[in-house]
Amino acid sequence: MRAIPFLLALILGTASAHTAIASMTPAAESTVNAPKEVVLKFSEPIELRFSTFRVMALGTGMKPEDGAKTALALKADASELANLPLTARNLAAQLRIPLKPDLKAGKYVVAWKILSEDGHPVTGQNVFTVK
Ligand SMILES: [Cu+2]
Repeated sequence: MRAIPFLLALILGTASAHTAIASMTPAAESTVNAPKEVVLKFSEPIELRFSTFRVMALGTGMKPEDGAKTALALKADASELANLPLTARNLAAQLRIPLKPDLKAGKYVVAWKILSEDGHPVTGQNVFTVK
């Protein structure tokens, strides 16, 4: 039974090693005028060359999770994307994702697939709305 606290610590320790999005501008779930960029701050510096970021308009009734999957599967320069292709390939704790000009009103998903320090990929998404 003494192994259980140890195992718990191991599991929690592993979970905390995963890189997270510490903040996003525009804020998740916020409604804003068409932004020129999305800024993501990470819980630790990440290798941008091993990470993928996409911003895409969410179709009517489309779940953010499904939109994120679709967006991450698109080519970096796909016309469906709301972001401009990213060229940064360095180690960074923050990333500016430039957006196409004059985004139409509606919901947008920001999707990421980043490589954690422990080697595991972390995927996730946030949504913001353009008024
Ligand atoms: Cu892991």
